[in-house]
Amino acid sequence: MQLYFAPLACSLATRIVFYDAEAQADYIQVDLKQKRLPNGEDFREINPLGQVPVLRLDDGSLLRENTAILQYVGECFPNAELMPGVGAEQARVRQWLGFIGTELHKGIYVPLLDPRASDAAKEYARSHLSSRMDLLETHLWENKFLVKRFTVADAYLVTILNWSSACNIDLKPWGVVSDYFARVRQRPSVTRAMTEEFALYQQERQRANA
Ligand SMILES: N[C@@H](CCC(=O)N[C@@H](CS)C(=O)NCC(=O)O)C(=O)O
Repeated sequence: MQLYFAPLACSLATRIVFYDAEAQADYIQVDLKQKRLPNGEDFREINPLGQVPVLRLDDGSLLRENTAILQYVGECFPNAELMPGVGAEQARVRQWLGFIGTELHKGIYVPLLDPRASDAAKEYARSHLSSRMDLLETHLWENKFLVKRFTVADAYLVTILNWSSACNIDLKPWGVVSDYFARVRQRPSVTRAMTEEFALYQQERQRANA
């Protein structure tokens, strides 16, 4: 499989899942500003929205949307137990993926990160922060991970929480969420993925400033 990614973007979650499953994949870095691939091709031919992640499956077809990709990759490697196969536990992973994708990623973090979002849009996004973080705080107070064990949903959550300082979200009022973030970052797959993508992110910034 090939993952189209941008350093430290939401595609990081899928890299974490590949590493956690100890699965081989190819990683193709996308220049999100120029919408270009390393070979100069227009990334919009891969995804008309110009967004990562996109996964190229082994049959050559493409899969878009982070939550679909995470579930697919999790299901490809059942021994890693990153995506429960059936029942309520599977539904709960989907519940958390939906929550992270809509309530956190798009609902709060994107408007706060995007310089094109107006002050009113940022204020509206920030007005939802406490209720969403309170929900996580209460849940993680009783649970080490979002469900019983580390899953694709935790890979997505740690990816989004990692943007907090970049958009001035102070996690300190949510001590349990902060501890969760610190703990999950220590997981070898997460540390490795974040360290590698941080280096790529810095290189990208240096190129942009050159
Ligand atoms: N609905 C998409 C959204 C993905 C998304 O927002 N990707 C961001 C990076 S985290 C992106 O590619 N942004 C560039 C752009 O929107 O032009 C998904 O969940 O996969």
